[in-house]
Amino acid sequence: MKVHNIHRTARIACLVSATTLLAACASMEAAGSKASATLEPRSGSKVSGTVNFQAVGQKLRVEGRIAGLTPGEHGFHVHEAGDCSAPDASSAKGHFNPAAKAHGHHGGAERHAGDMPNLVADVYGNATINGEVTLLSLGTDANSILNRSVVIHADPDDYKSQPAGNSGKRVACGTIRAAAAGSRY
Ligand SMILES: [Cu+2]
Repeated sequence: MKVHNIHRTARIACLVSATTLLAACASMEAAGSKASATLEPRSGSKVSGTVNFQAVGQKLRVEGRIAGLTPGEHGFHVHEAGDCSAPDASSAKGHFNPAAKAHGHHGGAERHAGDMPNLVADVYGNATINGEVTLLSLGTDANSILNRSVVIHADPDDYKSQPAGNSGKRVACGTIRAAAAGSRY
């Protein structure tokens, strides 16, 4: 919450002295850039939710709420294509993997950039995400996840099977879209 307040104050400063602070404001805007994915059910599931991303230094803060899952762990990844149109979300293609690495644990060196920790749904099928991930950006570089997708799987990612951790069907998919500058999300 504090981050948002600082950001808002900075934006006001940008407005009152636009000419002198333009360069500084532009970089601050980039550092605080945000994106969001609205997840829709796929593969006959009832899964829905929202995942928000915010750039914080070299990392991305990931926050979200998902409902309609089966209790337990579910594979959770950024996939290469922003196309969720297929009924089984196969249109989202494989894991986002700009460095052409093997699939692996999200904390390891050999892994896809899109590999993230499993979601854990409670007995009601609700899952909350609140953490930070590396190797992903909201910029214009090779690691940018804008216009790619978030996919949730039926089963846990085992963090080792190739190419996708044996995490089963794709039960939700959402295209990652840039949020309007200055929006809460
Ligand atoms: Cu996946």
